[in-house]
Amino acid sequence: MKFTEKLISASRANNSLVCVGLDSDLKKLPDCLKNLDDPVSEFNSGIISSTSSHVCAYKLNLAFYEALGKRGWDILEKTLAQIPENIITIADAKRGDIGNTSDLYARAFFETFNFDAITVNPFLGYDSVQPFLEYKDKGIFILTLTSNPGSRDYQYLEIEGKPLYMKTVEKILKWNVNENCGLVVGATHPDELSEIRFKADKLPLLIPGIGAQGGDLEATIKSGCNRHGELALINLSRAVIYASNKEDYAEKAGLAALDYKNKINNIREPFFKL
Ligand code: NUP
Repeated sequence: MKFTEKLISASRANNSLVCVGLDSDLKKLPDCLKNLDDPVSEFNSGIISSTSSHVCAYKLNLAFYEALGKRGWDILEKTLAQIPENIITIADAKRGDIGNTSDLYARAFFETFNFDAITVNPFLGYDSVQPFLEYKDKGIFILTLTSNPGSRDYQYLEIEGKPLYMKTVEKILKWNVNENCGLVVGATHPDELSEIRFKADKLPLLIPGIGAQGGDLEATIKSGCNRHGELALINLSRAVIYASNKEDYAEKAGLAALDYKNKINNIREPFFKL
């Protein structure tokens, strides 16, 4: 099944555009988990069981697992095994290297860990992205305009009369021969988000920046969805997983995910006439 079809089916099954980011930081876990052998897996398991009927995807940022050393890789595997089959899994790994190395990154995340999608950094150009593109049924989300303040350092620079982020969109549209590309665009840039969506009208957008980073939800939904009110993955990490730091952390995360799902649907249903 093509990645986009799997994404649409996951999103329709739970009527949700919410992607929960499992950015589980050992230092921020509730005290009640701290004496367990494997607190991060326990935490993730609680979050997944309370949120899985309100989301279409989970995004696991590799930094949070790599920081734990070899245990981190086991936790990653254990966590993936708990995610229901129909829900999309994204490795937020931001990889990209010379071709033969990217080949191994693609193998690691798509074959060894069997993620449905990955985030890729396009700075090294086509040959660094190409090995990922070979996996026709996986999703390749390419950094286009990031949510952080430093996005202004390079991503707006004008090249041949266009900002670099629009040049990136044009490249991605050319690279999309297997129809498996997506774009990462921060919710902190709503005007640019709508310009990007207009140009890449059929591609899925992974949109971080809502919640802790202060992006505007209404503007993000209206400019980030396609014309059917779909194909936008609204990532929420801290705003959902740390909704409570007490024993009710899982329950509160479930309520936060449900609340975002409803808020998003209340914006998109009338606007896109769903
Ligand atoms: O442009 C980006 N901004 C961003 O925040 C691209 C990303 N991949 N992210 C990631 O999304 C970031 O690394 C983190 O994993 C998540 C946002 O987390 P939060 O702000 O919702 O807690």
